[in-house]
Amino acid sequence: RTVRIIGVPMDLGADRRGVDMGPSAIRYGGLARELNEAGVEAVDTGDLSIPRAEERDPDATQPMAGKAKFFREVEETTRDLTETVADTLEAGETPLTLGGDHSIAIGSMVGSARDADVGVVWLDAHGDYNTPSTSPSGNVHGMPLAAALGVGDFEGVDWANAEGLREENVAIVGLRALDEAERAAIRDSDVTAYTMSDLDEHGVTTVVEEALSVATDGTDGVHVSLDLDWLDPKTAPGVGTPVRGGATYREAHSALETIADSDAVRSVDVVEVNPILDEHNETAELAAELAASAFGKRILR
Ligand code: DIR
Ligand code: MN
Ligand code: MN
Ligand code: MN
Repeated sequence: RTVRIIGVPMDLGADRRGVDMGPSAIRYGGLARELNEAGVEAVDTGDLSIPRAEERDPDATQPMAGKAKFFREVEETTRDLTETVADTLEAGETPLTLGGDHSIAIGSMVGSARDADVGVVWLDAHGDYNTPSTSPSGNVHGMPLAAALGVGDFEGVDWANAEGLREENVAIVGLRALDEAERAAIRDSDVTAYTMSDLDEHGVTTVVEEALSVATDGTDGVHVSLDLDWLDPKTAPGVGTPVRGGATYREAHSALETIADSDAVRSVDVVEVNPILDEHNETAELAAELAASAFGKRILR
């Protein structure tokens, strides 16, 4: 298959600066080589253009209720990425979107689920199920799943809702940090959430296979969204919101290899790499390796 790399140097959805350098860091970390080793053809579209925080007012436009910083800029970026992802799929290629903070996943999901029914496997320490009314931070990187599913304030927000995506086909894997209102919202939803305790109890392959059966049930393919804070901060220190007790290096590879084996991968995000907070770019190198595992890289083939 042909994988199209789409860089989205977005840092308006999170508090800590530097995640806008993620796409460069992941390329520098060997992404093209890793993808070639996975046996796919990689083409690079370059980066979408994103405004600098300094030239914009975070409060210029706000949603109907609650607070979401840089809401207008998130909308602009989402619309732009939605078109890029949809065009990529239409051309028969697979979009690999490099973040940037996790707010960009709204555009990849809306684009991926425009002309198809898709499921989602969400690899993240966090639930990303806040809305402008419930978010304690006002950061949109904590809201992309709620946005794409049209939850709460996002109901009927055309640019944010992913048409062919249903809660029943969303599986969060490796959850270990939730805000209070998010916890209630996820419990009340039809989303399936596997915590780190589920990984401890059943092992990563079993849990990821279950997550894949949720995401493939009646769908045309799966969108995989990898937030690098899903891994343990000792393995992936270059992230803005680290949480102890995450996936190990081997668990992460194993999860993405299991995902590759399903042959259901439709689109992929790799987000929240912040090289400023990193040691020798190791989180970006890991991100490049994990992307290759998601596209089938194996040591013997
Ligand atoms: C937090 C952080 N729950 C928020 N979310 C993150 O701002 O809503 N998601 N880091 O990956
Ligand atoms: Mn996230
Ligand atoms: Mn996270
Ligand atoms: Mn390597």
